[in-house]
Amino acid sequence: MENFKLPIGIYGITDSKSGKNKDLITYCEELLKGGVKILQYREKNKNIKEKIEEAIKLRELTKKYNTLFIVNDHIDVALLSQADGIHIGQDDIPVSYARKLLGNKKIIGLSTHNKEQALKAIEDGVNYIGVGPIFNTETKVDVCAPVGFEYLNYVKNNTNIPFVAIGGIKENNILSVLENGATSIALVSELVGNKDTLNKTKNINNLIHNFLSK
Ligand code: TZP
Ligand code: MG
Repeated sequence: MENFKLPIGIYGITDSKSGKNKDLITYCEELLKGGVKILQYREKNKNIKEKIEEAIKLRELTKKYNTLFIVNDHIDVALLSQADGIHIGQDDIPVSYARKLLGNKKIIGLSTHNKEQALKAIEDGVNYIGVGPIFNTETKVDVCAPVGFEYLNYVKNNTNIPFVAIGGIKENNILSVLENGATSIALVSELVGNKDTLNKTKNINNLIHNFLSK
């Protein structure tokens, strides 16, 4: 996966806890119809059997919408569902082992929270990094303190690695994230937790593209 670029716009992530009783496939279709061009399957409270079944369904759906599909944490689930890649955190499988299992054609994304982790991620050959949490978030447990814009600016101004800004990003603060140089932005509870995921996604997608076309 040489020269990988993250799609510009919203990076969608599943979270059925934020979605409360919404059906996963229904809200994911709303995200995709709303313009999400990369979708990560991230369901922390489900068993592996359920994860495999849901990932296979989402792979089908994302194909229909010409959208990249990434699986959080699980290489086996990513391989079985023919996902485009995986997203891992600092305490998950080390990047070198992930690459051994996935080969060069799959995308590996890694969450990072500081400059040292970013530089190590680049050295290890990840395809993109997550930068955050930018703001406070209740969506992720065991999350580190917000990194604010300082770290985002560092990545923007000192590296060429594709990055996605994440953590506490909402319609009412997204402009500040764009102004600080992010072009790929992950929103979880703001979209999945909204009653009208489709229109919320469309509005925020338009907001991002309008900002970037100026
Ligand atoms: N990684 C860092 S923050 C976060 C993840 C998965 C959760 C972001 O969720 P929200 O609801 O957009 O704050
Ligand atoms: Mg993880």
